[in-house]
Amino acid sequence: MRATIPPDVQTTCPYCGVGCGVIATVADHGAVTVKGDPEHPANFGRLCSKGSALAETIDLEGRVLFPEIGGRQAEWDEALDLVAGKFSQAITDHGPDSVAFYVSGQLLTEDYYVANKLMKGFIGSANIDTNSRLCMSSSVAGHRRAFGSDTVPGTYEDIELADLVVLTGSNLAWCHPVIYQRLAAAKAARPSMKIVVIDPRRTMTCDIADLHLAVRPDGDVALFMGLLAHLAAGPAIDRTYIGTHTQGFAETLAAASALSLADLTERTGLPAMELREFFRLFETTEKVVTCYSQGVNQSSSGTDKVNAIINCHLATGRIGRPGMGPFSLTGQPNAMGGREVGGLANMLAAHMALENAGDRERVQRFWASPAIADKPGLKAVDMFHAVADGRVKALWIMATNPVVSMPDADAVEAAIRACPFVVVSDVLKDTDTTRHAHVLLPSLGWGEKDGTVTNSERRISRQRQFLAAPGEARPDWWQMAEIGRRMGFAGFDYRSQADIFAEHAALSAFENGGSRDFDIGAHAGIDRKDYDALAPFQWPRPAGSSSDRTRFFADGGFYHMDRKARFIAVQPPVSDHTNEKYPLTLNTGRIRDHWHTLTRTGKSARLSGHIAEPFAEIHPRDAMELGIRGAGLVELESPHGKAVVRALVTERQARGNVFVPMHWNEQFASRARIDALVPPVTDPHSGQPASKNVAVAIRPFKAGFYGFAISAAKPVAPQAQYWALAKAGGGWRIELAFDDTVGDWTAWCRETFSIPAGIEPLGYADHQTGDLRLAFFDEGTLLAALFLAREPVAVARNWAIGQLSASHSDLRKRFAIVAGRPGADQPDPGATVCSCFSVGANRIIAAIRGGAVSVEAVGRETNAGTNCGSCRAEIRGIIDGCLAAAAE
Ligand SMILES: Nc1nc2c(c(=O)[nH]1)N[C@H]1C(S)=C(S)[C@@H](COP(=O)(O)OP(=O)(O)OC[C@H]3O[C@@H](n4cnc5c(=O)[nH]c(N)nc54)[C@H](O)[C@@H]3O)O[C@H]1N2
Ligand SMILES: Nc1nc2c(c(=O)[nH]1)N[C@H]1C(S)=C(S)[C@@H](COP(=O)(O)OP(=O)(O)OC[C@H]3O[C@@H](n4cnc5c(=O)[nH]c(N)nc54)[C@H](O)[C@@H]3O)O[C@H]1N2
Ligand code: SF4
Ligand SMILES: [Mo]
Repeated sequence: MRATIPPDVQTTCPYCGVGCGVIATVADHGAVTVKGDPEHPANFGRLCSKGSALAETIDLEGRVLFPEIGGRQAEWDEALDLVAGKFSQAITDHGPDSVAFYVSGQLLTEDYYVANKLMKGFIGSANIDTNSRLCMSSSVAGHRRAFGSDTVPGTYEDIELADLVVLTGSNLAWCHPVIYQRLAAAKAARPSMKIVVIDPRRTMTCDIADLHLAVRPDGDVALFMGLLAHLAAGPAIDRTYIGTHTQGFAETLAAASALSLADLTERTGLPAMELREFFRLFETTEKVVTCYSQGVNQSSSGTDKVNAIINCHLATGRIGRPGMGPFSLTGQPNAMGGREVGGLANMLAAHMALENAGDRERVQRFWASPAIADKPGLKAVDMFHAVADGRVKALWIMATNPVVSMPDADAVEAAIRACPFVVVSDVLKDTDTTRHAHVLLPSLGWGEKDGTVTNSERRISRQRQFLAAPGEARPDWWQMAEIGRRMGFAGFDYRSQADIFAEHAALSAFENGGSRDFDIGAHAGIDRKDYDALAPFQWPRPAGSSSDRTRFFADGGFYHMDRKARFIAVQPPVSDHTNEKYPLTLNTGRIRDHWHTLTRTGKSARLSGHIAEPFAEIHPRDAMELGIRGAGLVELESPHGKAVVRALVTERQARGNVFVPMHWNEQFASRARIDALVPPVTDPHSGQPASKNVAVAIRPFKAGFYGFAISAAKPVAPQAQYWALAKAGGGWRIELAFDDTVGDWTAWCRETFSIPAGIEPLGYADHQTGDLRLAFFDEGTLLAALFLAREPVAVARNWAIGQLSASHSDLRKRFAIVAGRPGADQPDPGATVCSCFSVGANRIIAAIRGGAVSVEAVGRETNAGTNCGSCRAEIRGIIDGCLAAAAE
């Protein structure tokens, strides 16, 4: 047992698939602090900006604390009976396939296990799918095609041991920051290590790259086909491994060799010199790890991309040995756990296959269940189509926000709205999805819930409870089990999450005998005490073993019947979907300090300060041709929908492409749900949506007035053509645009910022320019200020935000606000770079001017970058920019 000193609790970060260990401490007065767990093998004490800010996101603001039926508070019994009744009725009237669950990689393994068991074993349908369909399903499909099982062969240590790390379709610095830190530290210690980043954009991850290949969108299949053909012609090919452990090499190589160099340069958009450089590096470096994430998975050729990568590792026998292998980086904290329990509509349970009659019979016998699904259920995109056309009569959405995150999001919203019965289990009361729930069930959030998660390297860790359950909120597994019981099924009488894990572990070992990769039989039947003390461990962990066997496939032993891996002969896809009307390619993804649909990171002012507004990254020449100016607003349009966001003109973007983050929703911006533009196009093998290659048009969004405002109270239903809201300092900030003047701006402010009657504004108006500034004070406190102009407002944002917590007893300070300028004694800190210490760009520039020309020196001077390190790449960028400017 690992030593835990109360009141410190060892738990796991609920954000990304790195799965960092966290120590949460609850002080006597209830305040929570978090720090990295130095003992946890994923992070050894490190945390990124999101992990470091966890304590800021666990307050009860906005939480749903009681079950609700049609918006009114209800008792659990009434709500559960209603849900069980409606699901049973639909099944009786229309059959088991008329109901569906849409769940999430943010569920704990125990929640997921019960949901899957209920649907596949008792309801007898496989209509359970998950947001992992949008995330990992191409990797799952690629693994299963190649290995016969969904196995990640390697471990994080391999990334440090490699001499070449290829990162393709991964913005590691922002999305898996602690792995990035481990990689950056390994490279600093061993500078001969090489890093290649393959991404159409020049991301922050390129900061540590020796080579950045700005591949054309979806040029990956061709690139890795070219690599395979190159490897086959040289000394790196491992004919013994190919002959002993694989099948299908000849056909695969024949397909790859059919591409000429001209085809390759055309399809990848890369010059021959860069291709040769990459091929040579890969050929001459034995220890190579290829990490990939959504730039690979979220594509209409996602599964082929995965196999094109794996083909190169199989052909060189570089798999499952220290420092070698393909490495799928998982997104969500429990993407991997969800795959273990079989949470996808085309999987069964414990890595057994739905299409295998023997597996079905085995699982049914183990569950002693009345039924077993015998055909794949609806995959996410098809599931919402079935909701739209009325085939699904009752839908339960748990721990995911599909109105924001599904492609064709407006159509998904319409489908949910039209569905006869919708249950949503969430932690928040108001999300774009919960507002369509007939029954809203309050779930436990991080810190309150208790169970296990599995990270990208197959390591199972405990998430432990350290906060009391608020209100009537209950665990997700409990909700599912209650419905199972109330539908009349035996097999859901779990006393706690420990019982569920014990059963899940037993199923993994049940009649396994080495035939399945996923085996954690060592923990079969685990009791509550051992479960509570469970230390992080990597699977497989069969009965009788106590040490980790950390890698797979160095000596073959794949999970196809003949124990051989398969090469997959892939073909390069059609990758350009643009046309005259929609001439640009929209790419979507993540930013450093926000998590998905903002329901959690949006609560933290520090995290919201890094990038406070939705944006579209566009190349300067495209911007010029389209009449788009930096800091102006742009409208994006596809045949499916529209969005309005801020223009970010940057050479990091490739010509012809735009990048928009996936995070903003209708709680935080007027029209920035970017998935409204993404068509429901999916990969033919995995069903994963192609979220990164969408044909769009983009044009300037003309406004009569632009505004920026700060407010102590949360702005209410802003009446504006464009608005984007973010937590800031002790209050809120909001960016605004209006087509025309609203006339009475004072009244507009009173309504939007909830200004009490009797408080009169201090104002400034320039009728010539149209500039207007209004500020409302209550005694010495600033309640709200609005800055308006005919051009995008130039006021120093972070200075203005600071004024919300400053004292304004001094009248001169009040005038500084309506002047829209910091006084000489209050320098503007600039846009936030380091969110741990809230250090702005201007302070960093001042330190650089003062002689701090390394990241370390800036850190000594300002503290920036000295905690989680997530901003170190940006600091280095600012230093380079200043030095370049100085040299001009
Ligand atoms: N800060 C933060 N971290 C997160 C998350 C978050 O919301 N915020 N979410 C987590 C989750 S669930 C996930 S799935 C992961 C995702 O982690 P990542 O996959 O690293 O993140 P993305 O930004 O979605 O996409 C990665 C990159 O793919 C590139 N790309 C686009 N098209 C192509 C292409 O055709 N080929 C190649 N090679 N690259 C392409 C994009 O430009 C982008 O930089 O992040 C996890 N970590
Ligand atoms: N265009 C585009 N779209 C994308 C992507 C992209 O790159 N581009 N990425 C896709 C990917 S990889 C992913 S993973 C998805 C993520 O998309 P979502 O899963 O929709 O995003 P989240 O915001 O994480 O939604 C989680 C929801 O669960 C709630 N919640 C949090 N904790 C709990 C809990 O313990 N129990 C319950 N019941 N609820 C809880 C939160 O309040 C929130 O409403 O988005 C996908 N969509
Ligand atoms: S890298 Fe950051 S977000 Fe991911 S698990 Fe670690 S602390 Fe959490
Ligand atoms: Mo994801």
